[in-house]
Amino acid sequence: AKAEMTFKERAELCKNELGRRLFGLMEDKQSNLILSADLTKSEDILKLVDIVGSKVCIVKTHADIIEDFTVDFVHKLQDLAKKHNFLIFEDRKFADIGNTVKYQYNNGLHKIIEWADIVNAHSVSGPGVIQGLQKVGLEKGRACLLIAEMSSKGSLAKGEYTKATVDMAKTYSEFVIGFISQNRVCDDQQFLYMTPGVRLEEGKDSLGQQYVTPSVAILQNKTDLIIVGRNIYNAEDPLNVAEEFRQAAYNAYLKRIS
Ligand code: 5IU
Repeated sequence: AKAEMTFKERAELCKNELGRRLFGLMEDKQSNLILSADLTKSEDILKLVDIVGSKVCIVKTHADIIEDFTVDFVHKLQDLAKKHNFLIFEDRKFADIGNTVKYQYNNGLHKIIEWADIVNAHSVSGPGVIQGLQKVGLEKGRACLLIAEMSSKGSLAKGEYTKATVDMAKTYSEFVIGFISQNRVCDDQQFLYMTPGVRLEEGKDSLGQQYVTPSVAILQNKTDLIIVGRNIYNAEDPLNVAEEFRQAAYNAYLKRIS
């Protein structure tokens, strides 16, 4: 079989500048690992991110679970992003009409547009959600991911829904740089495929989350990046575990392109 394209080669196909930067960063840093920093106190997040920042290409946040969210926190997170060279992804999962998501992105307490390099959106409301987000995001050099599949049991994002989501991404590929998905939902190399629900052993949690291993995600299901939360931030030694995930995920990628 023909060897697959490398991240750097695929960067050339990407129509979004930030997306091209991410492809390059992944190869330079040899990391296709995303930390999901789902802690509720800003100090704990900053501590964690400073520890594992050198191992990841993206730090993913949920701004609305942080009890003491402030502009100061954002500035400190941005300082860490510079120090360790990673991008910031706010996992906001926008899902309203275009006009409303525009405000949710640009306004409110969190002013996500000001600090999140990447956001994501559900496709359930149709292309208007992307139109609304890109109206404020494009001129700031931001990028968006569409949720094509979810990791949770019983997810309705499958089949025709997933296919229609892929079509939406293709239409708006100046702003949409890829997907949150469990599989390589299309063979278009310009896009990035990011997979949550990953830990070192397969299994599930008590609330519907389903886990695959890094190699199942990247070798078997052919996605590009893994998103890991609890398995890293609940570890006794987050740095070591993050390094274990980084190696597992990047080696799986290297195997795929060789
Ligand atoms: N997340 C999922 N599954 C999905 C989507 C997002 O788990 O399909 I879209 C988020 C939820 C959480 C992180 O912030 O990814 C996974 O965390 P754990 O590794 O702790 O399960």
